[in-house]
Amino acid sequence: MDEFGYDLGRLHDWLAGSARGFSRRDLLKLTAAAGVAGPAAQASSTPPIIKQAAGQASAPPASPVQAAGPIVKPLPPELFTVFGSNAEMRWSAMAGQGHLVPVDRFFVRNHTSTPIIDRDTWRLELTGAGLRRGPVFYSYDELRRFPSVTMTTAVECAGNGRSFFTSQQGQTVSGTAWQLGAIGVARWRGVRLSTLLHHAGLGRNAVDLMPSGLDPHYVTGGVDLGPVRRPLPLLKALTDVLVAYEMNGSPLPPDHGAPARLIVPYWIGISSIKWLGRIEVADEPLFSPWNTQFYRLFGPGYPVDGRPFNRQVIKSAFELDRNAQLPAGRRVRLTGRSWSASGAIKHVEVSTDGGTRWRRARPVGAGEGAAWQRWELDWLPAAGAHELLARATDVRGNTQPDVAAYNELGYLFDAVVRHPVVAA
Ligand SMILES: Nc1nc2c(c(=O)[nH]1)N[C@H]1C(S)=C(S)[C@@H](COP(=O)(O)O)O[C@H]1N2
Ligand SMILES: [Mo]
Repeated sequence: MDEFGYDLGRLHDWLAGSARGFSRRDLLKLTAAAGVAGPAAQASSTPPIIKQAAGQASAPPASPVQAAGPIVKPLPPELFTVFGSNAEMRWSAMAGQGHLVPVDRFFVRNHTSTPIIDRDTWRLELTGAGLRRGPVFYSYDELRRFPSVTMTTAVECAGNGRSFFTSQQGQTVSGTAWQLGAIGVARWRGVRLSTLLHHAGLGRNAVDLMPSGLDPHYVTGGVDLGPVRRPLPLLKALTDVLVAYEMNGSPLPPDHGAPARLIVPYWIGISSIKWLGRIEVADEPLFSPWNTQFYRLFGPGYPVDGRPFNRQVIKSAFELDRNAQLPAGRRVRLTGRSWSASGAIKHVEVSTDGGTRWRRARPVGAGEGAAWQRWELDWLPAAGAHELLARATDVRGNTQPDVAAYNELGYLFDAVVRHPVVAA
């Protein structure tokens, strides 16, 4: 079955109320308790009855310690814009960098806060009716003894670019007001999830996986939604998913999921569960708030219960701050990056006059793996204010539209972003 067939099938399961983990009834209770109609609404102080996936209640083998703040690494203002427990990369921080985003500027998206996990006592638990035996526990050393693979791929938040729904399209959306810095590309090393699943005794009856994190439970509006977790279809799990323990050649840093996280190429960032503690392998469809209440497309033109989605879209960014100052009357080299979750970037067009005239940007280096394509273009700016635009097209013919399709939670912004600069 393909991805679309999967999403459609699960939507039917969900509507039929046959879901385990987090049912439509749970969601309705939750929104009713909050005294609001929409599924996107923030929850109330009345705890809803949420039936957890099997074994959810069993304590994780390691007990994480909390650091002082929600994010452990330094967040200097020249590299990051901070939104509470989240920090986005400033695109000017990528100028002059190579293909990868160094850890010191890689964006962080935490629902709560980074846990400090002792990797010597940490265990990854695989359990559930979709395994022939179990539960099976893997230590950090055992994980490292499996054959390893390395892949260069992006992690990008589903809401990357969200603020442009408002600033560029005049629409109201809820969620973190990211510009375009909620993406990073790194070299991840780890064990294929398929290797682990087969080792643990994957049953022929397995259907869905539920990976969950060891970070504190996500509590919103006084309602405890449990550990951050999101169902992963077996098909994807067996295709290209990694249980990663290294990032850019070093052990995974605490903020990015140490000691191990999932890396799910091309899919929205929430799929790539950090601080992985447990993977339930179920013989039936699974749901969690992260594929029902959040990370669905809600709004006009979408089903009342929202449209499920997993795959990222196509975007471009200049390696410049918004309203950057450039020297007037001198040749400048504009640089940027474009990426698509549906295939390599074929070409990028750039406009320096607000979208009237377009020129092809020169590719820089090869687009590598499931990542982005760097590009550059020389420009002689006259004194004054200018608007830069970049529009990418991938090998499948997907191109960035002028307007992104609206959805209430502001996901999948793919439109061309207007980037103001001033030459003086
Ligand atoms: N356990 C856990 N995993 C998580 C999250 C989280 O809050 N807890 N955030 C998710 C989201 S929404 C994104 S976009 C990515 C961000 O990964 P990063 O912080 O390494 O950039 O992690 C995902 N994995
Ligand atoms: Mo995200």
